[in-house]
Amino acid sequence: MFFRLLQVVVHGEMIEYYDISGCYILRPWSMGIWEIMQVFFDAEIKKMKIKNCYFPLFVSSSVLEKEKDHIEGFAPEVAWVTKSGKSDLEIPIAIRPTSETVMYPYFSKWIRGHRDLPLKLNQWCNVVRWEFSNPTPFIRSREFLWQEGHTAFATKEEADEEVLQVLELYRRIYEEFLAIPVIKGKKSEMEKFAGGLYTTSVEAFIPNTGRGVQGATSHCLGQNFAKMFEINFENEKGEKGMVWQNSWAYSTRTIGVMVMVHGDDKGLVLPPKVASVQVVVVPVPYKDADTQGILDACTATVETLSEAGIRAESDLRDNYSPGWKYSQWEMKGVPLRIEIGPKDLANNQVRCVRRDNGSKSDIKRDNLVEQVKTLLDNIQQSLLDAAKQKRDASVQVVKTWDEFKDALAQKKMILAPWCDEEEVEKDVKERTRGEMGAAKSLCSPLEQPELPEGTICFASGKPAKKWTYWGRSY
Ligand code: 87F
Repeated sequence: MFFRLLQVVVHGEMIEYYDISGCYILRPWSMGIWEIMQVFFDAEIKKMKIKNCYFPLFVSSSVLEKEKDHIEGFAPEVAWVTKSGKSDLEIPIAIRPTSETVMYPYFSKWIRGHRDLPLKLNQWCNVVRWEFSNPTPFIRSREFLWQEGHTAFATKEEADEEVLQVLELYRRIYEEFLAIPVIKGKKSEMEKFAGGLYTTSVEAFIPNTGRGVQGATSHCLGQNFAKMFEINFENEKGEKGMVWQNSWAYSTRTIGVMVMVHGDDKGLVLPPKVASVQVVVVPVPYKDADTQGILDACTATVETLSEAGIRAESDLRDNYSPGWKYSQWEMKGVPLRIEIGPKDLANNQVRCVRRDNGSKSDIKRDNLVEQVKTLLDNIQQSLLDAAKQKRDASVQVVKTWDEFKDALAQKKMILAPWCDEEEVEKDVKERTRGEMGAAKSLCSPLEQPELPEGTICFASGKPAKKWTYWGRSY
């Protein structure tokens, strides 16, 4: 599967390998997808009165290590600059793995009274985490792009509300743009961000590998960082209080999940909403047919579609055969291919071929725009439906440890009643250790199925408190 992901992203021209392991070049084909999601998300957070900013890439060691507990588990992944030219720096400087410690000293400076709240910032940037386990394009790279939101409120209620608002935006990115079904949920104590109060996430599932993947996270940090960085404010009554904070992010990992969920034997399959080219128009000249007429029809078709806001391009290269072009655009995942040959020209029609299911239809050039729009909408919806069907077929409800073991062996995403105890999750990890990697909790869905009185935990036999998804994960 990974083998396929690796091949597909390179041949599909999304990624080029680089001479530093775990670092990848994002070519226009993948950067275009990132930019489309960025336009959506950026507009949505601006509606929420969140403002963009940019903090430095570098962190001093004293600030980074200010919160020992939070950094402890992550320390091995922090990359350091130790030299400039040939001389050692007096004090090494870290490269941000995330920006809590970069930003919060300034939150402390900027927040004085309740009128300074809420403070709601976001930045689009790169971060570096020097991972050692097998790097994978998009899914686990040493440098990646993300947005990180960091907000501070006077009350916990406001923070709680925002956590879920942002989580809903993440759900929309996955479902409406990437056509990937996700589950909104809360992380266990073991899997949450240790520096925070609680963590919510959207979780996707890759049926082919039987692995869950955390799609994006929205944390309520509580007052932990406020304590550490002295982010205090005075309320209307002149009383001192500490702010309540959130942080949230989604990254270029989204693209990797999309590749794995929709990709097939022919390569990438891009959902129309994120494809930088939604329609590719290929001329199919034939012997002494009117070649120029066909080329002109292609150009005119692209023009008509572009004017209607559809992202269309023609492929008029004369050094490749139509068949060669078809497979190249299939490899790149363009949602819809339009072919124009002599017969189409004569009938004032074009031939449409869907990337997702290969189905063909001839449409009249008179209502080209309307029909192409309908086709693209259908493709978008079909991709989500198909992914949802596969995902749902991979979900297994279990009640006992034996059922759990069986379902895990069958690469399922497992929904089980759980006692919600950290020791029990540790035990599950321990008992499922192996070359495939241990199972862990993915999330407890916000929408909980009914839990009948007397239901017991699948792993401990104690009374169950909630339904939780379990599985192997990326
Ligand atoms: C790696 C090295 C150092 C993750 C790290 O999820 C620190 C960290 O704090 C680290 N890897 N984390 C947790 C990041 C938490 C949080 N940050 C803002 C998010 C969303 C965006």
